[in-house]
Amino acid sequence: LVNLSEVAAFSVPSYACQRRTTLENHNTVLTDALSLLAENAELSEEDGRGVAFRRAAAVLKALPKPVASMTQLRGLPCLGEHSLRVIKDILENGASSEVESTKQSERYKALKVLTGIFGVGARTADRWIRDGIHNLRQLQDSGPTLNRAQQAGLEHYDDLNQPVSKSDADAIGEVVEKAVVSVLPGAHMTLIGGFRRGKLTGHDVDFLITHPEEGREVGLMPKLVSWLESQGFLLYQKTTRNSYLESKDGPARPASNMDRFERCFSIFKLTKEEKRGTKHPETLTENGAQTPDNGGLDLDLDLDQTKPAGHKPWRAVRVDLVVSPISQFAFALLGWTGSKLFERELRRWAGHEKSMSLSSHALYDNRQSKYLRATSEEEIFAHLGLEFVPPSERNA
Ligand code: 8DG
Ligand code: MN
Ligand code: MN
Repeated sequence: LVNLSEVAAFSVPSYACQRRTTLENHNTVLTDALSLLAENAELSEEDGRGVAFRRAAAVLKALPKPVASMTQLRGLPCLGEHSLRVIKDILENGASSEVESTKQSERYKALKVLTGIFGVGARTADRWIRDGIHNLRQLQDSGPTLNRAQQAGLEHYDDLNQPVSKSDADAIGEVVEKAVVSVLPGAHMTLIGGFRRGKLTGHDVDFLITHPEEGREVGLMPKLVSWLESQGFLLYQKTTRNSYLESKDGPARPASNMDRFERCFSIFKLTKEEKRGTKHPETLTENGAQTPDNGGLDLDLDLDQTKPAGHKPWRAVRVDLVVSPISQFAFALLGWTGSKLFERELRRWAGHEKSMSLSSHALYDNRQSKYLRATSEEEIFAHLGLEFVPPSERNA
């Protein structure tokens, strides 16, 4: 006897931005496997393969229940030959030989450890590996020149590789909020990134800041950073004009407003006092609030040998700050909420299906040769001819 509900094929629209993807994932074994192959491709600078695996994983994340057989996958978008082979291997043998051998490979392990250092990308890691550097010990011994970001990244390696909790994010949010209103009354701050999508942990905390009066946000970032620095909250910061070039399939870059749009990549010093200051009862506990920060790494990176390693009354947390003029706020909010794949798919949808260019500054309609204004995310989805997807369902 055949259970029909089990063989019934799933149906899923092909762009991730047409789908609702919550954090409830019924296929974590499959999606973890495909995500690992995606990560490995990205670390090897094979971005095309990386995106293909990310898209395949995202389709499985959107399914309403666990995949039980290959026949259910018939007709699903974004599942290429390679991804199907991996899925089949797991369904039939409980594991994918390719995923297992990748995980065990010296190259993958070295790439993971080295790119785990803030400021170290795939290219740098690859160069170091070719120079025989596979771990942090070898990195310290052979001493290649590190830039300021990498020095800070190495110094706070353990902390920065620990997940950030929502209560840590809220504690930092209170500090940033206080800083924002002291340097520019009337300005306001929004939590963006993974925490806005409802994630319980993240690799960093992301904030977007604006002022309801256009132009008042100019010069805000340097003031904000000075305030935080003077209070001892920043272990590292790099503030940039937002001159970053978005992906090729993309975006409008209005010349006039560009130079006012700023961001700051920082490493925040979160102390016990800030944790206690929050209204979250779980952070009030005296015991267990602080995790020893050398867990998992048999290397003492603390350069000050007079201090006992591991216990200190604070932790380092990666924090991203973005300032946007109010006229671009909705685009910045949409563009920085993620997930990364959801963003990529939105831009691909805009370009391929609507002949529009979407960025975190603006939406340009190539057919009408004009910018489309929006003051909310809902309006942007409407311009794009998409049903609105709330942040908690953008976890593609
Ligand atoms: P996590 O930190 O919880 O691990 O996940 P996340 O919050 O989703 O990832 P993220 O790396 O912090 O990125 C948050 C969003 O910001 C994501 O949608 C991608 C977007 N983003 C960057 N860099 C840039 C950039 O340079 N420009 C724009 N417009 N967006 C960016 O990460
Ligand atoms: Mn984030
Ligand atoms: Mn971030």
